[in-house]
Amino acid sequence: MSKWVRAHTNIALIKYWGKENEALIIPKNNSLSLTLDAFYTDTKVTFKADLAADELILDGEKQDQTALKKVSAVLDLIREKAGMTEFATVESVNYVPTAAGLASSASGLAALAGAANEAAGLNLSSEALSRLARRGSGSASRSIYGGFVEWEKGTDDQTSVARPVDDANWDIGMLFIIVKDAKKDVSSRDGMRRTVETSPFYDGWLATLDRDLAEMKAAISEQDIDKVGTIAERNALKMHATTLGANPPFTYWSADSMVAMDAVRTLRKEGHSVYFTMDAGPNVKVICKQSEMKTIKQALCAYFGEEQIISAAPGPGIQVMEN
Ligand code: FM0
Repeated sequence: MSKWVRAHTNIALIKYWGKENEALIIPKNNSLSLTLDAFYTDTKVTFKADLAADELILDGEKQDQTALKKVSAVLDLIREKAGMTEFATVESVNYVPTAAGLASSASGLAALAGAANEAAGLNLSSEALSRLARRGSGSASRSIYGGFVEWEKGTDDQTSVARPVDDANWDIGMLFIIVKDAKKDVSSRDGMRRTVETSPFYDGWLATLDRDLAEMKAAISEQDIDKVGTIAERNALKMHATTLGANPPFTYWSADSMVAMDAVRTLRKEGHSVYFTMDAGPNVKVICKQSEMKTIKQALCAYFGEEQIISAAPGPGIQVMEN
């Protein structure tokens, strides 16, 4: 039965950056993220006998082929599992500023996996949904679960899957600084491919990941925000360093991203537990204590407009909505 399914976005603290297998979306490394409550996508899938192709209606507007590609990749797998041939109408409402490096594809493709599962009546496990979401967009595999989540790279379709690590029911949260001109120019998919293929720094990045991941998991189990933040910040900086070595080189940073990163360093010098991370766009995400969030937000208002700063707490895994 068609039902609305909600998935929340996640932000990686240990980044996924590069694929071992492009067709199956199997990554080069394990990644680890925090699911957040502030940004999410609601999606409903309806299979219809009279459609000649899948269609995606996002925030009331019919989307073009590019946006449809990832969606149909997931729907094809659902059709295969269910032995169906019908195309589907996918209705989606995004509570995420799209194409702003806020991982809208993560919540979007995770919600789609859940909604397609409902529509096809497949009754898939969370693990199967994570695998399915992964085939739409790698980071979506993690948005099936709430709290801290690790995506194990695995070696094939079956073993490349995300698993919950910790429910994040402690004093940690994230502030999103939405910088101006936030339309990204290199998609994460193209950016990571170019980096793997051309950046001499890519091997250096990969070489340190096991250590970052192990230290991050220990820091999470100790609920030590300073360790979590320190590791996340250095991991993000390393990932972004690889893009400068690509050919042609590129960066996701804008002048305002630098202002934000500097503001975080200043607050840290003043004694606050604040750290930053960035993804495939110029926005900056600030890791801090939930109990200090108001103070930190206020301090950041010296650099950015209040409307540019959004508070987020740890969020839940996917939910089937009642109506
Ligand atoms: O989220 O090519 O999932 O771990 O956000 O669709 O599999 O959009 F900072 C970059 C997300 C990459 C890090 O990549 O790529 C992370 C990133 P796809 P995604």
